[in-house]
Order: sequence, then C-alpha cells, then structure tokens
Amino acid sequence: MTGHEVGPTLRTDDAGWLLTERGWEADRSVAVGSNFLAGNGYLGYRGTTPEQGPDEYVALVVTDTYDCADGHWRELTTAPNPLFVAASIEGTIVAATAADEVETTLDLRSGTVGARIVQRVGEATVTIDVERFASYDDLHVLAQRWTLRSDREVVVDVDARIDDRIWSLNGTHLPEVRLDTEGDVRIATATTVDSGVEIVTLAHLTGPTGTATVAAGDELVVETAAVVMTSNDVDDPGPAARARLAAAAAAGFDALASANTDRWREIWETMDVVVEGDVVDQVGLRFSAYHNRICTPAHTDRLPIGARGLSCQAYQGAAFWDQEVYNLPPFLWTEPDIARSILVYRHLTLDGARRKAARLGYDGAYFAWISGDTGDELCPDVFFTDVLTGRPIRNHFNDWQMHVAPDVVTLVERYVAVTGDVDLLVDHGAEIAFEVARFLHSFVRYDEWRGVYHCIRLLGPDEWHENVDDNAFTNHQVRRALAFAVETHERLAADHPEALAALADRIGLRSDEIDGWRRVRDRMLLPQPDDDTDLIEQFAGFFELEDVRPDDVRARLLDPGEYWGWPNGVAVATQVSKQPDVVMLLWQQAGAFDDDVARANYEYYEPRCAHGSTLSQAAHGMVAIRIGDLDRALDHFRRTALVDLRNTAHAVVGGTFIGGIHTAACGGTYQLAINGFGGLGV
Ligand code: IFM
Repeated sequence: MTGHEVGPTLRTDDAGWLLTERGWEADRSVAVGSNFLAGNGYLGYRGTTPEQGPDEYVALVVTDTYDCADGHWRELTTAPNPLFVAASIEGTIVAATAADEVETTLDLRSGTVGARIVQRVGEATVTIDVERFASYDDLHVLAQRWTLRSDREVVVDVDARIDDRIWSLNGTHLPEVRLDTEGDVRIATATTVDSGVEIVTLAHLTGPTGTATVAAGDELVVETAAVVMTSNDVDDPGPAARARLAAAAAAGFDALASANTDRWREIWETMDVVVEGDVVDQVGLRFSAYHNRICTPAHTDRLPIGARGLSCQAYQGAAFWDQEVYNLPPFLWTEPDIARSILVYRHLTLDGARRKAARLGYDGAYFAWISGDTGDELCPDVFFTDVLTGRPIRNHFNDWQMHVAPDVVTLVERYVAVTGDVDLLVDHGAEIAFEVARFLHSFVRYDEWRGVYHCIRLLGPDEWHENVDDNAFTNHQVRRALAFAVETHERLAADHPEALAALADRIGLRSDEIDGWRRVRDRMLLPQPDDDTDLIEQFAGFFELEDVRPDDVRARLLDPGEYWGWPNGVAVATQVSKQPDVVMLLWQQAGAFDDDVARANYEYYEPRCAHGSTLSQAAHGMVAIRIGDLDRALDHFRRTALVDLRNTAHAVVGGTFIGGIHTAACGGTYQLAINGFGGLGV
C-alpha cells in the first residue's frame, strides 16, 4: 500500500490531503463511517458503501430534526438512505463485507468520499467505484456516482433506490416511511414521531436499474442526485425539495461536483494551515479542520454544534461547553461570522437556559449541559449503567456542571476582543452576560465567617469527581464572567445608553443587581497557587484524596467497561482525573498565572490525568507549549489530531454508545496549531 502510514489500515498521500482506508473490518466500521463522513453542517452522510445498511451503521443525519422516540433521549433523526445502490451477479451481492479488496478514501480538498470494491464473482473480477459528496453549494444536496466494471461479461441486477431501513440509536423516530416514485425520482416522506418534523428525501437516479448486461471493459454507471428537506426548513418541504432536485438533476454530477469543489476551495483558502514536516501531522490537522467545519451549522444561527457533529446521533446532536471552548475559537481567526452565529445561537436559546435556572431554583440563565434547538436541558439524569450491578448511574452533569454558563460568557468576551464586533455585544452578548451573572449571583454561597463567596456542590471539568466545592476552574471562570458582566454594563452605560436602557427594561434589570455582581466578583474565593509548591488545588480537599496514578486505579477494575466516576467508580476517592481541570484553568485563563505556576501544575496533574475524554490532550498541549515543552506538546497534538483516525477513544462506556467524530478534539487540534504552535495566543 502506498503513501504514509496513519494507522495500521490507513494511509495518506504525500501532500496530506487524501486519506485511504484499506479493507472493511466490522470492529472499525463505527470509526470509519464517522471519519469518512460527507457533510456540510446541514447533513452528514456516513462513510459507508452504497450497498450497506443499518448493520454497518449507514446513516444520513439531518440537522434540526430533534425528536424523542420510544421514551428515550431527544436526538437528531436519521433519514431514509437515498444513495442505496446494490449489484448482484448470479445471485451474489458485490459488497464491502464480502469483497476481496475494499478501499475508502476521503479527499479533504473537496469533501469527496470515494470507495472501491473489488470482488471475484465466478470467473469475473468486478470493480465498483464510488464518488460522493454533500454539497456546500446547495446544503440540501447529496450526489453520488457509482460505476461498475468487470473483466468479463456479466449480467448484473442493479437495485438503486431509497432504502428505508434506518439505523437509529435511541428508538424509531420515523415509524412510517412512505415510498413513492415519480418518473426518475424516488421519494421518501416521513414524520418524526414526537416532534412532528416532516422529512422529505428525494433521489433522482440516472442509469440502469433492473437487469443489465455489462461487457468486459464496459462501465455501468448510476448517478444519484439526492435532496433532503424538512418542515423546519420550509413549511411544505415536498415541493421545495422537488424544485431543488430538478436543478441538481439538470446540473448533473460533474457540475455539482465542481460547484462543491469551488466552495471548498474558498473555505480552505482561509482555513488551511500548512505543516512543514510530518505529513501525518498535516493530514491530522486538515482532517480536524474539515470535521470542525462540517459539524458546524454555519447556515443558521438557530442551531448548535453537536459534540459528535452530524456523524451519528451520539450525544443527541447537541452542544456542550465543547462548542465555545473547542469548536468556536478556530473560527475567530478564519470565519468570524460563524463564531458570531454560534454566540447568537446561545442568545436565541436563552429562554431554555432561563427555564433550567428557574426549575433548579436559580435566577437568570443556566445554560444546558446538553443544548439542542431550544436551549432546554437535554442531558438525561442517567447516562451510564453500572456494568457490575446493571443499575443506572445518576450523574449530575445536567444540574451541577455549571461552569458551562461562565464558559459561554468567556467566549463572548474573547469574540469581542478579537473581532471588535461591539454590535454582537450590544445586540446579543450583553443579555447573555447579564442573565448568566444573575444565575451566578444566585448560585454562589456567602461565607460570613471568611467574608468570601463559594461555589459548592458542583462538577468541574473533571467529570469523575462530582459533588465538589470550590473547584478552581469554576470559581475563576465565575469571577471572570461576573467581571465581564459588570464591565459590559459600564461599557453600554457609557457608549450605548439607549440600548442598555431598552435591554434593562426588557429583562427587568435593576442597578442593585450590578452592585451584587460587583460584590461577588470582589469576594469570590479564588484558589491560588501554594506558596511553596505553586500547586493549585483542583477543589477543596482534593489533595487529601489518595495519590495514585491512572494505571493503579485501572488495575482495580473488575470489568473493563466500568464507569470510573461518581458515585462509586475507582477514581472517585483518588486524585486521578478524567480530564484536565486545573490545567484547563491554566489554558483558559493563561494570563492569570505565571509560567512557574503553569509548569508546576502541568507536571503535577498531567501524570494523574487518565485522558479519559477526547477534550483532554488539546488542553494539555496548550499548556505544554506555554511552558516550552514542545516534545510533549507535539505528543498531545498527535494524540488529539489522530484520536478518531486511530480510533483510540472508547466507543462504548458504561453501556452507552458514544461513537462518532469527537468534534471538540478537532477544534482543539486546530487551536493547538494556530493558537499554540502558531503563537496566536489562547
Ligand atoms: O463536554 C464533554 C465532557 O467534558 C466530557 N465528556 C464528553 C462531553 C462531550 O464531548
């Protein structure tokens, strides 16, 4: 196999643009389908081959189709598959799972996914080549060209249609799929079971279906132009989708491909970062940039970036803090309008955050840990199962992991600082900052004895330690968000008094509230480096926990699938963290601590971190760069850039499927390249 080795079955070309996966292994199919995703922020089509189905995790994930089925979680819906094409010869299906050779490719320059299947059928050697992309020129369009050749004459049964067998993670969202045919157009119409979103999937097929004789050396070509539209796009998606399909079909595959390539060329003009050195680093970086772009619904400010993008339904197609801390910052430098629309999304979903705050007894807006189209909390009470007892584990991600609220405010602050876009602050950011400040003010607890405010009973970034007090990262972020809210109030009072008055009127903001924010800002307990060791304690009492390393606690597992965290996991009574926490603080608030503090804490906490989240390596890499440890920084970069390509994250934890593209790792990789090695700063 030519090219440079990325993984045992994966290569890249000399230029670092093309990825090639050899073979089809059932145990890599979750990862390969995600890695070779064709997408455009509106839809994602997994990197499977055209004859495959639910067993191989074929999925067309469509944004803005949140639905709750069979009493499970609210998640995005997977649509009927318009790109299904299967060939049988003498009763034998030509299929990746049965082939002698299979190759899947991704050309990152144009987001074009390719596949080659070579299979001996009787005396003949049959080759199928596939090219497919999700158009950036028309986000509703998918196009595929399927070409069959044989070295001997064969009689082929071609089955090309919309496949209504749908892989869905949590229940059946489309219980009835109506299939119709109008001339060359196949139509699938279905409505989500709970949310009532109508999804129309159309396929225009060019080429033979049924039985065809292919002479040796001849080609049999099936081209599919497909369109997906939903009733969240337009009131009546059927006619709108037909009009788009007519245009796409008239243009044909080559014209659609060249329009898509043109759009990608424009994107890469600003997004590409050239690595002088290792081509595997280069392709890892481009792969990350590609996925960070296609997971982002840049066409709208109504929708979030999912933690797994549109690569599957895991994590419900919804945003975590990952969105602001990992996915958004790259766009500050490349396409600031996209960064802006992500923040506008948070503004538009403030009501959901207000509902969460009110439900839990707080003021203001408490952003959801898992946030979909409305901003209401999507995170279920139970995420994992105790594999030893079979009992559900009640985690408190949804009610205690409150740093997400100040984290969003931090990005409003950074966005305005980098872009100078004060309009965003006036029209959207101020309301976010004020409502979060209200929430924080109602969340903190005053200790009269010491004269300080505490944050108690929460989760910091390290999710294995729940129910902790005064988490250093959180307390510092809370203070920063309050300071920003106060500054924003002062700035608007000075420069935009009318806008401030209108906003204050609308949200009923009183001047004594600002005094309250100032008071908490000035008296917030802020864990500081120890005078002797420079160490910052992760949370109150952390240093009293057992001081062991990840390998020590791993050795205590009774079952490899055990959940390590709260309440009874092996890490809970130890200093072993799932992911960076103090190190996260040193990244996000780099200016607040000097290099000696950064070094001491990196050296202490990194060996105690299990890197049990794909968010982990990028944060460590950023701090390693800061302290000048470039070797370790490069190691962190490679681990984050290649986590999906090498499939080194666990696909199932505590009984929960969490496969898909780790989009935070993608954004983190890009930040390591430009903010870290590239020197642009945090
Ligand atoms: O937001 C993260 C969290 O920090 C760790 N678990 C996965 C989430 C989604 O990526």
